[in-house]
Amino acid sequence: MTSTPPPPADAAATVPALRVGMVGHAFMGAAHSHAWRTAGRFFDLPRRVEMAAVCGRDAASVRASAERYGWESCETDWRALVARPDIDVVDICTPGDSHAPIALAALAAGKHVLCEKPLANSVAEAEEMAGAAERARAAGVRSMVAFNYRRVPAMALARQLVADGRLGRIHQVRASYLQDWLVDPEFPLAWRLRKDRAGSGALGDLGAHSIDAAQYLTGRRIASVGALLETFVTERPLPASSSGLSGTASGERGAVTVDDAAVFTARFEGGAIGVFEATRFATGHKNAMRIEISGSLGSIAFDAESMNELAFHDRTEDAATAGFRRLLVTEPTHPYMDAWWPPGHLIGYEHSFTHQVRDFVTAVAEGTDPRPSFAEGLQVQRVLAAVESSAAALGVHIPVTS
Ligand code: SOE
Repeated sequence: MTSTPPPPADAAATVPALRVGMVGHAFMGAAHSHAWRTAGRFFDLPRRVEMAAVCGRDAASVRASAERYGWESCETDWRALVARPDIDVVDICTPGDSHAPIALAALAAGKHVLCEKPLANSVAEAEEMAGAAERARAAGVRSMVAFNYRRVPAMALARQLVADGRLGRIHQVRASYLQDWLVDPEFPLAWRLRKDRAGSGALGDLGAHSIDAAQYLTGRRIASVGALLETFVTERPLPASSSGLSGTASGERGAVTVDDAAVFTARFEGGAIGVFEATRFATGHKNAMRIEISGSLGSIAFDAESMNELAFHDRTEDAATAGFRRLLVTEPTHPYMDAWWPPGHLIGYEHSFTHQVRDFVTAVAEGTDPRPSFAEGLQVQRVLAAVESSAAALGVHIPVTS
């Protein structure tokens, strides 16, 4: 006699939960919400993500975000969210001026922390955060900075090519991050234009991504910089409202206290040199996060506006046919891509956040250190500070003789 086998156990129910609380629910909050919701549906995560609570100061709008993005509950004070015993992870998606207090409180409460970039508004804050993260680590508490471009498959493939020696000795890095959403002088003075809220302008918002990408891809730290910062529009209307990269103007005006554009050169440990540009005034460019690396054996080039592609030149090939080849990074053998669509079916910006959640949750579950760590975030902060110091000491700019 054959007996009917018992129904399979509900696999999802046997996976332990990881309960997340997110602070901030504008542009980055939306991107992170999507990632928390999606990661476990496409990747086999070792923890079942539960979107426990979202926090924002305005009760009505945070409730609307909770409903829209699927958070179980909401809070209007981040301290209340951090104090909740049912929350394991605090995800920080707020402007830079609140990263340090939220992260420090969360780490002290034994919560794992995912923090948006740049890590802080100053080196002093970042040092405190990195110190707290290191102490918490001893108790099994994990922390990570959200430099999401590391998780674009083409970028992760570029890292593999460099690490495998396919570029040989790295000589030069060219990194630019070009946007144009501030070119209208009547665009309101949103928080990203205020030093007290954002720390710096295009430099910290965009340049931080380029610095992290350059160091991640080359495996080398930036050792020194020489820089120029510029603010083209020094006064703007105060915002009547603003969210993400949009806003409406009020009748009053205020001073812009950050850079609109930053350019700098860099020396890397190990001898490579680099040139960097970060701007929100590159008319026609919406989100062109580009990086090119030239080595003795070849080069790679990436542009976030074509993020499924990586250009690769292998100098060891026959010179007659060698040249930049466009790799379509959609094969199941490419980083992260086995979870998605058949080859050639493209993925987008939001997937980098989903991959970020996948890596963070995996590290938390396995008790390993997710990267980039707060220590790496601190190092980026030190580069940002060095750029500002160099720009302030403009004596290094030599007038051209006539
Ligand atoms: C605004 O310039 C912004 O949203 C950055 O803050 C993000 O880090 C970047 O990914 C896109 O642009």
